[in-house]
Amino acid sequence: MSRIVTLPPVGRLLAVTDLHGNLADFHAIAARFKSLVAVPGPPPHLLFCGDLVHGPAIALTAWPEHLGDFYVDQTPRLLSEARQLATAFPGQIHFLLGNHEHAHLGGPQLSKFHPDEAAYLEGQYAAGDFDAIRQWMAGWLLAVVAPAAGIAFTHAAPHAQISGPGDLDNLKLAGYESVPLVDMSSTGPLGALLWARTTSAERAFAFLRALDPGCRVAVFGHDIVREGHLIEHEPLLCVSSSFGCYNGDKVYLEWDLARPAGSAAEVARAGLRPLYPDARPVHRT
Ligand SMILES: [Mn+2]
Repeated sequence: MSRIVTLPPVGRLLAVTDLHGNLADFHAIAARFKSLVAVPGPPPHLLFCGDLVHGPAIALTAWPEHLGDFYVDQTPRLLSEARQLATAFPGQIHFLLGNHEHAHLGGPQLSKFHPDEAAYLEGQYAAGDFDAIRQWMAGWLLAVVAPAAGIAFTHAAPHAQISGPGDLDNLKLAGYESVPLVDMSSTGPLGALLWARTTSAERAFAFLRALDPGCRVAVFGHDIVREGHLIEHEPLLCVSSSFGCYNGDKVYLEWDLARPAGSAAEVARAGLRPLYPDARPVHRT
């Protein structure tokens, strides 16, 4: 099966990263998407860049500063509403697989807020009810390409070494249960795209070229950038829309799919928007 979606050369694209069960942040981006649906013209697209699942279970009184604004993990409801949105707007809502979804599909066990994040989430469902969710996630993507814009999206940094887009198809998701987390980004294309926090310019450009010769910018999440985004170097644009950030620092990408992007710097300058325009930035400048 193919794990790449190629977006059309027209319409508006919204992209958000790492919601980790934050339902309010999901509602904020879904509302923006629905406001674009109401505008005449080519249909808009909404891309979730992975890690929709697994949030903190920490009381307000014990909430640490490094997690940004307090929220209560509502992963089951978020997944349910995200699926409804995808059903209501077929072909317009896209989901990249994150390392946290992978934990339900044969990826290594994660213990961010619970000893076993996947077991904790699945335990919130009645027996057998998570099967449909798992089956849905098993079809999520590893890369999304916007060819006219020249932008490629992945969950983590574009560290994978591939010779062409076909290298991302038919990858086996299972079998990583006992791989140490520190080794995941070097286990091949799947591990790299789900786990790498960064990569060299040379390797990133090689990945983009292999995916689509016209791609010049790589957008991804996975890591927390408290300021909302980071360009370590071209072509890397790491975006933080939700997890680990204060509301006023959270940003999403809004881009006209017909507009060619020359660089990560240009995409950041012209495409990043505050998720909460009325909230005061803490770290974002
Ligand atoms: Mn991640």
